[in-house]
Amino acid sequence: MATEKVLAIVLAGGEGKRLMPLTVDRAKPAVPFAGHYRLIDFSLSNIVNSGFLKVVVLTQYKSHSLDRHVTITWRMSTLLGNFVAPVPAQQRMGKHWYLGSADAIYQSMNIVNDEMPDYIVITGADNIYRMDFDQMLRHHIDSGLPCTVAGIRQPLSLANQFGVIEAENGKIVNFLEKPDNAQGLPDAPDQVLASMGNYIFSTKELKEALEKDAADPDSKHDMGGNIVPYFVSQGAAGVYDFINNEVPGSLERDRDYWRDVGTLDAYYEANMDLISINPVFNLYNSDWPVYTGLGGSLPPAKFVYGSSDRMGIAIDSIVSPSVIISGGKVQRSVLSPGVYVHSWADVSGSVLMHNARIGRGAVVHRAILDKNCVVEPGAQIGVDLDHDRERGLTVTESGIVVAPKGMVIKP
Ligand code: ADQ
Repeated sequence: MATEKVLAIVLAGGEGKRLMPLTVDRAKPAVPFAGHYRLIDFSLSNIVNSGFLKVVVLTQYKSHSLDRHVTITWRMSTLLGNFVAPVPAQQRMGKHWYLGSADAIYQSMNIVNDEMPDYIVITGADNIYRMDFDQMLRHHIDSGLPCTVAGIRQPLSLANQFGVIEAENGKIVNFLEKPDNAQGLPDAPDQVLASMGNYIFSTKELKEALEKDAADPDSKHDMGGNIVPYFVSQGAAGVYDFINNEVPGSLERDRDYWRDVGTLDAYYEANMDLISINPVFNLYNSDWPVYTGLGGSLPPAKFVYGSSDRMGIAIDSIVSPSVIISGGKVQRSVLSPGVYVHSWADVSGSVLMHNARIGRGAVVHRAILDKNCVVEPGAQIGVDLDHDRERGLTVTESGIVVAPKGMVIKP
């Protein structure tokens, strides 16, 4: 456990356009994931499990459900001065919302000044992984550099979604934010070293950099686009290779699991990763738990013979509390609390969020249904993609159909 004073800042104000329609009226970090979690639970669990218990979550865009989730679920005893506090954009530095992720931190400088941490850990809120930030902090301190960026190898083909790191002996010599023409690594030409969007800074140097950035009219005030490149230009940024991070209880196969779930297809695939027979991301690692705010108030999941003598079953699936599968069949799917699957319904390869209702004889195939969706008896979704498109549903590149909150799918 760290003895240094550390403040963790979770950037949770991004708009999440590429996750539409799941982000129509909620911030991306509040999107449900893996049944009863929300995306932000993964970053916050990592931070808290790392022993860092002073955490602020910077929110702005459609933040109501995110604020509620953080406030209720992550409420912590303040006895020891610990907190996980959502901080909405406050217009402290002028009449504008956060101009970018760096501006979000700059505008929250009052919290840094109050806490006076030695180090600031900054993470995004929309990645699925396990990581011990204390190991990264040790590396940061040993390096003697004021800025450390966590890096992981990713396919070259995805380079334009990431900050791409070029390092020599642990020092970053070049950092390109979402480049179109990245070069592969010398020892792996089809891979790049990507920034995970996780940073550790020494406080004084970060404050100075943010002040300079705020005064720069040409800056986009973005952590990856401006602040990290600034430290790199000063020869003051190091890389922390995620491959060296070892979390208690992790297995060989899930050790280097990290997913950016910025697109609907990536979000879907990360859900499917959880239900493979040997999950590459192991939710059941109790040495490094992922916390969420379910509470003990929900009734258990229930599987019943349906009204027409049909077994209610789920296989290769994650089934949350208070789900009822009554005479329907569920395969390779992730079900959030309150989902109800009726007799003769057939659900496969799908993600069903809270309280989705699947009517008698309905078919749901390779679909994501947001909260409170109703698939009426006999209706189908994900079977005829042209028809799904015609009725206004989103169909992703890989053919996943997405229904927004509360949609009623008719036969
Ligand atoms: P992106 O994820 O594309 O790339 P961004 O959209 O800035 O970058 O989101 C990063 C985090 O900051 C997210 O959690 C988001 O919610 C939050 N955020 C964005 N704008 C914000 C604002 N104005 N106020 C508060 N929070 C905000 C980043 C890095 C890349 C890196 C990838 C890894 O810029 O270098 O490779 O993350 O996923």
